[in-house]
Amino acid sequence: MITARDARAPEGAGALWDVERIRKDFPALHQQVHGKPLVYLDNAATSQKPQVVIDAITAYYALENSNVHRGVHLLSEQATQAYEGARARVQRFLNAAESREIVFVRGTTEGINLVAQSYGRASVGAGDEIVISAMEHHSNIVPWQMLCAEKGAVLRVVPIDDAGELRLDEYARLLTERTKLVAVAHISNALGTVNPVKGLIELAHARGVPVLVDGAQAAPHLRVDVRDLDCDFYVFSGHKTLGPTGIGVLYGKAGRLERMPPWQGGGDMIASVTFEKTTYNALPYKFEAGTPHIAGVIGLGVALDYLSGLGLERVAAYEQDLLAYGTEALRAVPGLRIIGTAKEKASVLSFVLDGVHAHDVGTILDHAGVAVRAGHHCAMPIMQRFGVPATVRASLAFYNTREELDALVAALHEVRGIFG
Ligand code: 7TS
Repeated sequence: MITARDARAPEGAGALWDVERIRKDFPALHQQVHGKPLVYLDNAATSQKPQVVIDAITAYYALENSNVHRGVHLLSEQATQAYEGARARVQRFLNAAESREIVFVRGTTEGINLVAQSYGRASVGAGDEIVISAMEHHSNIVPWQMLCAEKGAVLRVVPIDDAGELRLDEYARLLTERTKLVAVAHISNALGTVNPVKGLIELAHARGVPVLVDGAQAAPHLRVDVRDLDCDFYVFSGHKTLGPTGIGVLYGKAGRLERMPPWQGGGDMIASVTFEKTTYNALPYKFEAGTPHIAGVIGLGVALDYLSGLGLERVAAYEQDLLAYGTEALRAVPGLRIIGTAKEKASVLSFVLDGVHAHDVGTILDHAGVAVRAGHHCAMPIMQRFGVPATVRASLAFYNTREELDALVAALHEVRGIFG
């Protein structure tokens, strides 16, 4: 049986992009829904899981289940090794300088809330400003609104143009001596726009402003190098990067994390406790109160190694080809308008169909076996910006195929047939 410690990416995941071979690693892809082969195009919501990840989680619970950082017994030592080994895998995945810069959280949402509640509450005051963009997911809007409401600070929003690209002139204008943080998506979940985050960070740093990058949609699709980006914080979710739900990563530069107060109090985050005074643990444990999601962390480590084993550059190249193919094919559907036409895009095809509500489109596609998301994608301000109540979103992964995109387009022609 494969164990949580030795699960690795499959060998030679290869010289050529053998999508059929890769698909074999993902059991969920090989099923029928409504009597049709599943075409899974909802990867921006969550990715499917390769067998190595499922095996690693099963092996942990079957053989090694134990709490971490506290047992003197063998199982606890093994669990601790697997847990900390996964932290080292995440460090490699992001090219972080040190493993103590990797904090395990529940997901992107929790990572952003941690920064808002820790860095934000300690450093943001009345009249200060937080800069976000018009294309953020709600989880990179609401935590900052909550902070601003508490502190009397102001949220500033960088607008986007009709293609769904950031207005860089406006961005530069919004950075002032009052700006305390920039928080921006690497890739938009609703439009697919890839933001020029390296340039955004450079400009912010030139004004002494730290930057948080929401990498929820980027980590599964392109190589992320936090040292090259020079971001202060980077967050992503395990479940979108082939790993389990309930686990995610906050990367923070060690110096910044050191200066931040803890967020949640409890076990593991302390060095010593008396009723008079508690001293806090070192990084990253200061931010990991309570028994963590051990199986999730182990599964995430294996998932990231699998992804790295495929080669993120090759994943990105394959997905770009799919995106171009899908974009062309969708343009041939009468009355279809793509929302989000940025020059730099990744893996998202968001669209509306004249005269048909997105939810109706989604339901008909589902009956054809095609899984997409229909709605506001937790980015209601983007829907308002484009004047639509909702879009249909097909979001791609490296295990999707051109044939699956053909199935999507065929089903859309059916929708056209029904609604005229
Ligand atoms: N930020 C972005 C850019 C996202 O796309 C998402 C999830 C989140 C943050 C929140 O991640 P979580 O794992 O903490 O929930 N996006 C989506 C989506 O597009 N459809 O379902 C979830």
